[in-house]
Amino acid sequence: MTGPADPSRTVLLLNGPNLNLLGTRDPEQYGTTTLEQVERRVGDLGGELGVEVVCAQSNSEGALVDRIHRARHWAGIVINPGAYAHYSIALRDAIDAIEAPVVEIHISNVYAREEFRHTSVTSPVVAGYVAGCGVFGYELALRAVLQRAAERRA
Ligand code: CA2
Repeated sequence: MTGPADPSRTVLLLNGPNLNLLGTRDPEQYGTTTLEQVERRVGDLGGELGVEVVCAQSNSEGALVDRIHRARHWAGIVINPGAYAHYSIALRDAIDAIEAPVVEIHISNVYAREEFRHTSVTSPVVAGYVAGCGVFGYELALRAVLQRAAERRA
């Protein structure tokens, strides 16, 4: 598998379980924008900011871990781990193991929802955290991860 032309100018946008359904149901929680539209918006913003955005989504924990490993030398990762944020130690360890900054994003305000969503095993090891801003949060997260990457280069 060939990687991106310039890994140091490439950001991985990674979405976890069920986020492929974005925009198809539950609009009061997640809005009406589809994942494809989110990926296009973030890709366009990446272009404006001078980075390539590679997008991936998986419902499988192991596949998400593999994607994180593959992007370990990239500029950064924006991840919505979905429900795995609440209990996946494997995902937490993968994030913790890599050099690239990782910014976590949740579309909904998880702290205004069920108690089990208030627990996050991934947030202690990320470089930034965005929640409750709707899908606009993905754009905020991209800006934040590039800021973190620049800080690490300085
Ligand atoms: O708010 C978020 O972004 C979440 O990561 C979304 C996850 C949820 O388990 C987290 O607690 C918070 C669920 C993603 C489900 O996505 C759907 C989107 C549209 C329709 C159905 C599911």
